[in-house]
Amino acid sequence: MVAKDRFQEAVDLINSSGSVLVTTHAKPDGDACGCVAVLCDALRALGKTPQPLMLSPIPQWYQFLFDEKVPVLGEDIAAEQLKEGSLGEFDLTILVDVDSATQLAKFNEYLEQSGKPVLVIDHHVTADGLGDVQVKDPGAAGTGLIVLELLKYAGWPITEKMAEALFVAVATDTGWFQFDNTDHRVYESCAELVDIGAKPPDIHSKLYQNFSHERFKLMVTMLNSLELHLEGRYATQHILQRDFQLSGAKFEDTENLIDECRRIGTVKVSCLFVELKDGRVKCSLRSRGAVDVSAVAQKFGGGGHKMAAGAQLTGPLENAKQLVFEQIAAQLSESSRT
Ligand SMILES: [Mn+2]
Repeated sequence: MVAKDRFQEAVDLINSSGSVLVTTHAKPDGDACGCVAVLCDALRALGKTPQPLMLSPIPQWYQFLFDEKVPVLGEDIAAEQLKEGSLGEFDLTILVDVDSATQLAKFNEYLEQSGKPVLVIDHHVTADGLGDVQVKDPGAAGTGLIVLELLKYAGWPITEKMAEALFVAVATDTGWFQFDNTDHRVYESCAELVDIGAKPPDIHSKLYQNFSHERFKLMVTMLNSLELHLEGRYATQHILQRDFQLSGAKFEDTENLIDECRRIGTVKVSCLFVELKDGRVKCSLRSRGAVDVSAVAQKFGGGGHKMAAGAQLTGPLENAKQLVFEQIAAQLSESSRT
């Protein structure tokens, strides 16, 4: 849980600010998008001027959380322009669902020279301490839970739209209540959000029955790349640059596709390798608990949680596959001994 003092420091910082830049980690997920949307709504209701900024494009299925197009750093605005104030001058930066410089891409350039206070609201174990005020709770299943608690602590109103966005944050970071981070606090908070007006069936269909044809084609290609190793305990899949070209899908369409192979009963760990434009390979790891995938990701300069983590490796694909395989094999033999 977050200490009351931390919440008060966050409230004080927000109350003393006028214009606020709100951003999150690159490749934003549901928790990231939901929290950015909610914080901007809360700030607006307080009479502040919030400016959301994304560090890479918002996946199409989270776009309903925003009334207006959110600018993307590196696409709609260059880091240089941000530093020069083209998007505005800000009294405060809020980093939500992130406290790791490696996840901030070119935004670091802005942070290093802004000289203005930074508020971090986050639940990741990986922590660089980027904030002047750190509202951190690694025990929270999603940052959405911490944002909800902050709003309640401050007594700031939570609208139906905000409840929906917070529900998206919590539901997606718990794999729609499937991961073992789904605790009492998750259900209790979601019940509160439903009371305010969040509609889980609507949200579920907006998120999961809403594939573009291109994304579905990409998923089919990925499924066909499935390999099982280590007596079926380790599953790998991959997506190459040419698969994006052939399907017409975008990079952000890969989100959550890794979860598909969790349906195979024997699979304890899975890895989705995605070839990047520069030839490096992004690997997303998921575990059912026997293997700590954040430890695997950290070996390659990445990070995350015990059950979900990621890193970027040097290509080509076969190189990345071999390096990750060695780590997983070592961890699985370790866990079968204990
Ligand atoms: Mn999160």
